[in-house]
Amino acid sequence: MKLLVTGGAGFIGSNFIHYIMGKYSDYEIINLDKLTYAGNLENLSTIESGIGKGRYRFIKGDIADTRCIDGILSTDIDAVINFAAESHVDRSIDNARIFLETNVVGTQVLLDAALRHKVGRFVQISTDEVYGSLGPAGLFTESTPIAPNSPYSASKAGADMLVHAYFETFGLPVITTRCSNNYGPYQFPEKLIPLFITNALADKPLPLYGDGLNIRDWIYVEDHCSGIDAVLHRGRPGHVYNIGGNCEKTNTEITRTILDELAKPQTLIHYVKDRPGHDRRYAIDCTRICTELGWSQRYDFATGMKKTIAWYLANKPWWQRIKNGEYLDFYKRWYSDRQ
Ligand code: NAD
Ligand code: TDX
Repeated sequence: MKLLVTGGAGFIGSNFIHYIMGKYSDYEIINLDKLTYAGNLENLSTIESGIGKGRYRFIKGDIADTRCIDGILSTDIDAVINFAAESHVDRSIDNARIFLETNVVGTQVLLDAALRHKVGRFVQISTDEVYGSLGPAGLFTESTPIAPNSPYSASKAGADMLVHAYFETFGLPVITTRCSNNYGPYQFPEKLIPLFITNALADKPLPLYGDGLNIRDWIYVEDHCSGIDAVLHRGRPGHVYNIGGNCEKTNTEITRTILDELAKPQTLIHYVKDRPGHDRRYAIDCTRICTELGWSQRYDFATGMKKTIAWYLANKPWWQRIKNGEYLDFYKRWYSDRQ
């Protein structure tokens, strides 16, 4: 099988490439990535010269660039898996424009090209955030109405609707996954878990938004990858599959786990002004992917967190370079407004 993976130099995309290359020795992957601040080819350094030699290729490009996409899809691609996105909610609050350009227009360009080249499968990597926010009870199912609250989730919801429209209107064999919060190796240290691990290691404050009691449903990234693998091979075109970790935690619980694992004091917790429009609770019902496709998660939270913390401890140069680079400008501006 020959796959086009977009956004493969980011967190989940690079984990997915490692996963697929390790599992299927005859699969070929083209990784198309624009290399924004979040894209990092270091995540794939062992692929190009190792397990992926001769069957992995990186192309720098934009999913919104029709000529570039047409060129790639004319090489007999069996399936497209679209990870490419602007992915950070806080950045979408700071400036929403690029979120629409990549997440909505980029997806539309990919869909049109997939149609022209008769691609056999188009997997759209979406998010549970398109469902909006839950109260204290209940779970998101695939039939929960879409009700996004941030510019990021609105752009992902827009893409989801386009993907559905291409199935209904043109019969393009699309499938959408909606996963909960991922954590694991190679996650950019602007997201909660890697930001707090790396700040704690440097004895810097951990900026907890609001009362710290917002809830997310956490999943180890490799489990998300195995879910996408199941959907890619066995999912029903035109359908949505929720993927979740059955692991609801408040942000305070996550923070305490990190501090305890690293033997750092609770005094590093620093309560800051809340994120505007901050969704209170996400929780996923993933019965469909479990019963229909036989998927189940492999890592519980304690195991996943230990592996994640061990990875950040073993890969300090990876995140120290990022934290000392251009990302610092956004970090300083965003957090100086939240004191
Ligand atoms: P990320 O920000 O780490 O990676 C995104 C990648 O996309 C980067 O490599 C970036 O360079 C690339 N990219 C951005 N714009 C592009 C463009 N126009 N053309 C080509 N490449 C471009 O994000 P992530 O956390 O790995 O998320 C991947 C996907 O999974 C996203 O679609 C996101 O919405 C979705 N998702 C993420 C989570 C999570 O917890 N991180 C949960 C559910 C769904
Ligand atoms: O400094 C922080 N302090 C804090 O309290 C940061 C960065 C986050 N938070 C809170 C906000 C959220 O309640 O932690 C929670 C998780 O925040 P993020 O890591 O920014 O993730 P979230 O906003 O939940 O979105 C993530 O999961 C769904 C990904 O970034 C999205 O790409 C994905 O779709």
